[in-house]
Amino acid sequence: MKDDEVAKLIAGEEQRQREGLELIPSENYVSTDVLTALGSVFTNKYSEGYPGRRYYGGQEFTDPLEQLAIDRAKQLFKADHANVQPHSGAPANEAVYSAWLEPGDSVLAMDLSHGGHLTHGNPMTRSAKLYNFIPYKMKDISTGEIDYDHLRELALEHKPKIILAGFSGYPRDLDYGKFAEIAKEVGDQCLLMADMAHIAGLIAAGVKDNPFDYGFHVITTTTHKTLRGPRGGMILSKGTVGNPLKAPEKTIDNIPTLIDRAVFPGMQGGPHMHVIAAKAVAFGEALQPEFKEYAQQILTNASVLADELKKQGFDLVTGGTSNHLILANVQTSFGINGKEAEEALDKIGLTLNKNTIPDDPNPPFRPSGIRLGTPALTTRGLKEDSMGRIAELMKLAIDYREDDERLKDLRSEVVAMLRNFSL
Ligand code: DSN
Repeated sequence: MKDDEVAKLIAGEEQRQREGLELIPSENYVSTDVLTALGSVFTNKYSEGYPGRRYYGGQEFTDPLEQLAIDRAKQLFKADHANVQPHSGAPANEAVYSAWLEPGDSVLAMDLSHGGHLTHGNPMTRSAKLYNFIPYKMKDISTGEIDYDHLRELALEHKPKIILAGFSGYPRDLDYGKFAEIAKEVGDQCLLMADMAHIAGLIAAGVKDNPFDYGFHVITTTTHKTLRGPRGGMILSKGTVGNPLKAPEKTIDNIPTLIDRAVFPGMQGGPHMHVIAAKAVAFGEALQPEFKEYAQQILTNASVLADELKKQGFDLVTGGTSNHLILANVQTSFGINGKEAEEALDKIGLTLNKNTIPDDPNPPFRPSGIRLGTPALTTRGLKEDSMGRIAELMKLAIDYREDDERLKDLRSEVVAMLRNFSL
């Protein structure tokens, strides 16, 4: 690369990733094939429209490429339709809202501090200004059980047009059957939407339930978390796939076409064809039998790490994990906030993020918790026998957060440990 300044930063990031243990549950390491597709000449191409219906010439390779990504995504998730153009998870969610809702319509979604996502109704977002989001919560944060009785009461009172199941900070499984029962009581205009960004890879591998098996109509996801693809989004749906050039009647059965029209031209212009190329590669990888083993190992690692953290005195929200992510209340465990813990762990090369805990009394920049997970370290090849030492290292970094010498020794240990798990 001729640009030394950028080359230096890339080299720095490569070293940071190599010498640090990635514990952010929404990050992962992609394959060299995914990187090759991302850096391909498809980045030069404009392809507004959909395969066979484009607004620019020269689509003889983009059309089969996008179709390949669509076909693989449908196969992975048992969907009738896949729109692989959303640039990320937030626009994917926005596109579904705009496909189905009118301004002022109600949506039932998980409260942000109980594990939901900003795009599920945080007042700062554009969609929360347009639509009426009503939050539901856990009944008991010591087990993580959702308050389905209250959810039902809210649903019958507000008659939401969408019931949204999904999360970015919830360590337990959702009962999709209960969501489906409640939506049925609301009526046939209630769309069941799942935001599966965090666990898409686990669903694709068959180690977690697929919301479509419970009657959900739409699944949104990012492609870069457990699915181990490029940064991007995707919308999967059930229903009749029509011509996106013609406005269909607004019925749940027409949701695939309504979504296509909401993504383009509703929200986005030219799709990022290099990213779609990389999505196709990642979906192809996720269809291989090894991917199931990978997904199963993510779960095993997370469950063992949760147990080991408890032994070290970490107070875990919901008492543990059933998926890839763990939420710990470091305020009640060690009397420090999540920012202090994040900074101490960063110093020894363990990267995770501060996170609010349910109904957190602390503000988001100094929340009570930290959030971590096992997708990236599992890609790196770490197995359950390494989880005990990782939990000990986390506790030591917190204990010795003021002692630079001790932190330096711990940092060296992390670098040495990771030499056995090359990237
Ligand atoms: N920022 C993502 C996460 O870390 O979970 C969600 O959008």
